[in-house]
Amino acid sequence: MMNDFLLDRALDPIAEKVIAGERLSFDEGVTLFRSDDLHGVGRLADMVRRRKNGRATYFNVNRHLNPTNYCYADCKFCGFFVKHNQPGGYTHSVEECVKAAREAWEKGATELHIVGGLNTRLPFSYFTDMLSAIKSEFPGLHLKAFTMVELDFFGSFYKMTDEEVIEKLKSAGMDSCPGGGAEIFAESTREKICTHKTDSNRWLDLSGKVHKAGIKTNATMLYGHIESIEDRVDHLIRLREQQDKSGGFQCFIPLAFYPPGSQLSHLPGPSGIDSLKTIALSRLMLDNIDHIKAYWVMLGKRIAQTALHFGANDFDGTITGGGELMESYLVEARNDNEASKEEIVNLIIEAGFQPVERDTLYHPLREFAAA
Ligand code: V47
Repeated sequence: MMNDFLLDRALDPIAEKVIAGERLSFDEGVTLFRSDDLHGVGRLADMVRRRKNGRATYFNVNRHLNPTNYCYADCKFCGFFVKHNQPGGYTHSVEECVKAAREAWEKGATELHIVGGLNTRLPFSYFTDMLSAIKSEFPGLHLKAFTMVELDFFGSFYKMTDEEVIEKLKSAGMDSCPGGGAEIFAESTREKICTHKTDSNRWLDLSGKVHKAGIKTNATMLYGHIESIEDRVDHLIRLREQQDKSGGFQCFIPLAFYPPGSQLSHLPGPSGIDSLKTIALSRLMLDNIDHIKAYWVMLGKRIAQTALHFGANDFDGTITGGGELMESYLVEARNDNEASKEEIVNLIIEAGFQPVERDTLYHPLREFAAA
């Protein structure tokens, strides 16, 4: 038997399907999640990972820019946003954003990841001016900018159609879109953790429109808060269905919930075991998305390394940036706020994989010697 490595015999028929390259159902996803055969689930995901990407593990040199932290939405998991009547808010000038881009470019970044709060006191021209100012000075810097939640907000707040929003941002310099704002699609759970936010069908539908305009996007799932296993499998299946329709998702990023500083700070957050299983399930369910990211910023570097054996084939980037960064705020709490290119390369080699520096669209830029 090819699947003799399984301890949980309930996984046998699922393993046969994975080996045959067949699509898994909702119930099979739940069975995998509920299994305590971590090695068995991980081994299956690793098989798919190696089939799709061999030993290659991608990363890029990037920087995050969060132009403003004022936000109209009220997401209980978020420790970043500020209301206009509260202290601690900021909005960077366009010049400050260009300065951040310059610092990134000088450090060898190929991508600027731009995402911020839904700020009701900025004109739409702030965003297009920012993109075009950065693009005119650094045409080679890929601008991965604005989640579906921001695009949705731009359309409703500035009274434009989706197509107009996409076209205006694209001509100003938006090259692709990051995967944030997906959180958890299951409506009954989503409404408990996000207020005033793009609903799930809209998030998916808008992704399809962005893909139609020739722009690639990513997708995320925030896990380890109040969602159920069924919610997670539902999320993966709805994403898979959208990818069947529009095909523009490059990468899926499971985001491990980090409670401190949020309104859900009483929750423990996911365990390392849960994170490894979630990475593996993502790889197994999303047969039509090429890349699964082990986002070390949320996972921590050690679990991220291990995740490379559980289906992940991307390590995200170096994520250099200023102190205001949404994500660096999260890692600062772990004394782990930046990784050099050498460190990422070494973490990947140490895990037994082949580091490949990529651009945002997954073109390989440089391969490093394997271990
Ligand atoms: O949508 C917010 C999440 C996302 C917390 O596309 C939290 O390459 C954990 O989407 N604990 C934004 N997560 C980040 C994001 C992302 C990150 C890296 C790469 C890419 C990509 C996209 O961060 C939000 C939300 O789901 N988030 N608060 C928290 N306390």
